[in-house]
Amino acid sequence: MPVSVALIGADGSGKTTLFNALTRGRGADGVGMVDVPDERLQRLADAVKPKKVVAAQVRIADAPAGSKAQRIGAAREADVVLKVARCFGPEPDPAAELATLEVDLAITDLATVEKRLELVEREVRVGKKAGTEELEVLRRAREHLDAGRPLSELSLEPGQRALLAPLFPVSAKPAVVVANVDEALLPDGGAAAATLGPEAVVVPARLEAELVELDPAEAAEYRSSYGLRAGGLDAVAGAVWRAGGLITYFTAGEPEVRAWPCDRDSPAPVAAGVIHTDFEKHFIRAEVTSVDDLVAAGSMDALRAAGKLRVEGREYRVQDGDVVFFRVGR
Ligand SMILES: Nc1nc2c(ncn2[C@@H]2O[C@H](COP(=O)(O)OP(=O)(O)O)[C@@H](O)[C@H]2O)c(=O)[nH]1
Ligand SMILES: [Mg+2]
Repeated sequence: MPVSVALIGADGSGKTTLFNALTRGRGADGVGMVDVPDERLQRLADAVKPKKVVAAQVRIADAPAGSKAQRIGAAREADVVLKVARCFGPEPDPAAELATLEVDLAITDLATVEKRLELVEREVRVGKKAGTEELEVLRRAREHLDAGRPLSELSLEPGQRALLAPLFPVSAKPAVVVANVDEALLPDGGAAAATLGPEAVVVPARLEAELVELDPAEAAEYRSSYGLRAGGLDAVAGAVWRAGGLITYFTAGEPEVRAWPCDRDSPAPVAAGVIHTDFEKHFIRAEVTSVDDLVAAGSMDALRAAGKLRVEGREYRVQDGDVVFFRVGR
């Protein structure tokens, strides 16, 4: 299951340019799959020497051409939205741009919530539904959205939030703000980008789109000449993982060394279910180590033989950087 990310933002903020940079120009029809760079995966692969190395994947969707409603609608399926703000060109005002976007997202969700509210109110009236909690949540959501605020800022219990989930509210989604800056303003991005605060990821999209044409060593040299340490994708992927509440764990066998994205604090059987739904059902236990210990030992088998794999049960929460072997029944 790749993590899905949708680009969203004002016209001309550089979404398509960023899309091309992130997908290395290999996207088709506005969708591209990209491998998430992770130095731990490479270290594991160097130690284990598997037949195959598989990175975690992100599915990136560019904002489609079309109306504002269509562009926003397309983001409703995503796990995380990337809000791209223009910090280049004439009179950039990315903070205002994002504020407008927030209101547009709220308006989109308001329409959905109002429609649902009407339906539920009618069903409660004719006695088809108790629905008092859903009604209360919908009314609170309406009030909040009506004030132009995103649902991500409405404080709800997990159970209440689940009542809104079937509506796919776009303003409730985890979001990453990308400050698309001119390369002349690197590395910090300049005054416009600074108005977005320290959480914004500074990416020179046009430069990055050009750098993906070069071989990696050359691109790295260019990057360092601009004072940039990592590629745009590294920074964006890191921010998507943080915003989306994701961790990465690894499996490391002879046939395949692989990175798996997983919700933070997932119990071991749920984490196993990322590999295969049957793994969740038939989970027996997890054998766990760290990247460093595995790299030192060379294989899971060597660690197992030395009694150095931790054995964890159903309650264990898989951690970022764990290397796991799941024992499953049938
Ligand atoms: N100077 C500069 N121009 C950019 C940058 N990113 C995009 N552009 C330009 O801005 C225009 C709009 O970009 P585009 O990606 O099509 O925006 P979209 O409407 O959000 O998809 C194009 O002419 C790009 O070349 C950037 O980082 N710096
Ligand atoms: Mg575009």
